[in-house]
Amino acid sequence: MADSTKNKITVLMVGNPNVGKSALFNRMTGSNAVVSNYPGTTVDFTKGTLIEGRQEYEIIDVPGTYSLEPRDAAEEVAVRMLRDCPDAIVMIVFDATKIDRGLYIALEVMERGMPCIVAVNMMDAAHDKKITVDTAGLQRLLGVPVVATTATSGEGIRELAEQIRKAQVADLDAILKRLNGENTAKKQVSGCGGCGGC
Ligand SMILES: Nc1nc2c(ncn2[C@@H]2O[C@H](COP(=O)(O)OP(=O)(O)OP(=O)(O)O)[C@@H](O)[C@H]2O)c(=O)[nH]1
Ligand SMILES: [Mg+2]
Repeated sequence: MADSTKNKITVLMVGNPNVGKSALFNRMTGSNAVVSNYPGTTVDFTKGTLIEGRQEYEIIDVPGTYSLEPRDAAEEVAVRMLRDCPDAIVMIVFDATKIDRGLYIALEVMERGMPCIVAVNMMDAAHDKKITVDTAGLQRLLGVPVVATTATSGEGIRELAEQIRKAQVADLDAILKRLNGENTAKKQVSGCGGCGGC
């Protein structure tokens, strides 16, 4: 299998505590996960492998953090992981019932210029609370792929894995302009969601 796959790409799963990062991680990596201490700390992290198409990804379940201004050892490790893996793709995980908190950390991550993809998890909980999440609108706003998931049922996991290869470096200026109502859309082909991934 290794001979037929391309070089491994690291994917850092980043997000607030309790948004379902580990549940998504388990769905994507199955049973090959390895737990270790982050070097020089007592903080555990888990990594595992996902093979999607012919691409092998090393998925890292980063400790949950509310922001990239760390307030404890686990948050410090999350920030160090981003710094130590500058070539990684970042999968930012949102709780669909707390989009504002997800956006906060997403913009902090995007500021670092790393390619990103967003998983809006807990869609079942949002549905139960009658919260509608416009994932297509979020994708147009952020300019990176946005995938709706429910880690507990497995919904959206296939698409999430497929979309990793379309991760994009976000254009923060364009995001701010779109938030201010300016039209920054690139010319799109029919059926394109406008994430810029193609
Ligand atoms: N209803 C629902 N519950 C979920 C979903 N994903 C995860 N959970 C539950 O949410 C809780 C937290 O999930 P975790 O995967 O541990 O969250 P985490 O982001 O890894 O949390 P930290 O490691 O503390 O940052 C668990 O009880 C999960 O079973 C989902 O899509 N829907
Ligand atoms: Mg976790």
